[in-house]
Amino acid sequence: MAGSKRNRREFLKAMGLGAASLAMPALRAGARAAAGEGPDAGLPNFVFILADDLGYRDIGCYGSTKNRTPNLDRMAGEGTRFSSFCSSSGVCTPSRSSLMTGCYPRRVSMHEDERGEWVLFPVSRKGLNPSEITVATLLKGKGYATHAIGKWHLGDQPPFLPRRHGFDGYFGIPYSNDMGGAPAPGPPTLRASPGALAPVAPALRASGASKDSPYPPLPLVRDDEVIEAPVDQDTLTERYTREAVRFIAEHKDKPFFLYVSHLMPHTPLHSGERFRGKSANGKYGDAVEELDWSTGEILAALKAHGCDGKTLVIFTSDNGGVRPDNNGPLNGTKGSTLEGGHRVPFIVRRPGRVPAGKVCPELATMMDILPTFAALAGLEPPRDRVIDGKDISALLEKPETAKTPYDVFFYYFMGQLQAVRSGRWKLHLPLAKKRHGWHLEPYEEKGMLFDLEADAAESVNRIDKHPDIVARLTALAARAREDIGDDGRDGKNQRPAGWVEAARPLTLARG
Ligand SMILES: [Ca+2]
Repeated sequence: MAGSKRNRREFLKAMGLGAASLAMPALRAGARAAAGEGPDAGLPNFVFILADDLGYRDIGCYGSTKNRTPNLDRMAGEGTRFSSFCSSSGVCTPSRSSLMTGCYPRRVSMHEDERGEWVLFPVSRKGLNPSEITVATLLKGKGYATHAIGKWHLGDQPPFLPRRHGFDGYFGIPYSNDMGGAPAPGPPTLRASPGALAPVAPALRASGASKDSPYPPLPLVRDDEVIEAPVDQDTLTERYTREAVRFIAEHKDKPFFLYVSHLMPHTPLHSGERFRGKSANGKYGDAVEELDWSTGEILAALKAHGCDGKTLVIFTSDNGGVRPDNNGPLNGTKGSTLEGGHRVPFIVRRPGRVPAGKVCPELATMMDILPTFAALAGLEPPRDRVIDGKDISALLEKPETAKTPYDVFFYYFMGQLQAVRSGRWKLHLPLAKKRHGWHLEPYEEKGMLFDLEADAAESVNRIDKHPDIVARLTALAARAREDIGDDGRDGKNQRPAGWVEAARPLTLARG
């Protein structure tokens, strides 16, 4: 926690110097657009659809035999799907920080909350630093219309909301759908530890939080204002979809970036009336099938408005599924640094640019979205800071022959570096004490080495057979420890999160 205090001091100092100066590359791009260089008519649109906790085998084309997903299966048939796409974390907040910044969560100090919990909770003093340059900020600077729908989870205080991070508009819940109203069923570790909310308890009571729930009523936000609390979750997937379709219709003639971040299938499970009780997989299947419908509606809207060939659409998930059977052949679940926690479905479609019906086996990650979208829009990623992600546009366009740009990829659980992948090999590091999510995992104190090409399930430990590979991966881990940090050690190139002195419930933000 000493690192958090130092980060906070650095953040406040940076804010004192003026956050605007830190965002100069994006401002310069915006100034160029304003000066008449304007958006190029040939620029692609981007639609990024993110499910919450959807596992590797939850979609038909990835092997689900329970959930009917004809629209996503068709999208994969008309585009390319990846079999080794990894999130940067097994849980929500860190994963989304990578999506927005192109960095490891720990690089931007979003690997845990201010009290050491694994995601942000409502009324958090911490959030994604306004000095970070997000993919939305970059594209907005190029003249793109930008809109975020759904779960945000990078801070619920005014300086951290989507409109401070490059989005023209926002419509959604700023955190998880189990963080309001009645306590949710599901894994108990998703809630804040006892006493964690004591500092804000009086404000929470004033906001309408009941004694059964430590949080304010679940807020639906339009731009920066709460418009509904508690929100009716049954209706949300449909309302998000209508919002997405409306945005496409209104912006069909200019480049746009649409981020659709669903609340499902994170617990508590909800679905609209047309889907409730209809799947062969209970409430979970109902929710997944509604996401599939939603994707079909968005693709149909793009086609109807003549945007089909000029829009890159991506469908993926922020982390692995909660139950082992969500993740199919992979071992581990949400929260884990086994593949089941990190590896997720990733489907890409752009007719004429992304080949149809292909499967890309190469490693790509959530950190690649910013550099890839930037490259496709003719932009440079920020040069004044480390960006960990890679431009994977070659993988999108030549999925069967292009090679991964990664020499190495690091798996963190919160702030702890737990595993390292290079090529086909993945080393789970020898750790005196391993931090876990809510499921205990296979663990050997002297470490485990897996050949992911032959053994994606991480079931045969080869650590005694390849000392040379273990030595190489161990040296790479040492590099990450120094650069990004590990447990109580700050990385030399770690950047501070954003902080506010006093957090208020969002429902009272303008009260
Ligand atoms: Ca999640």
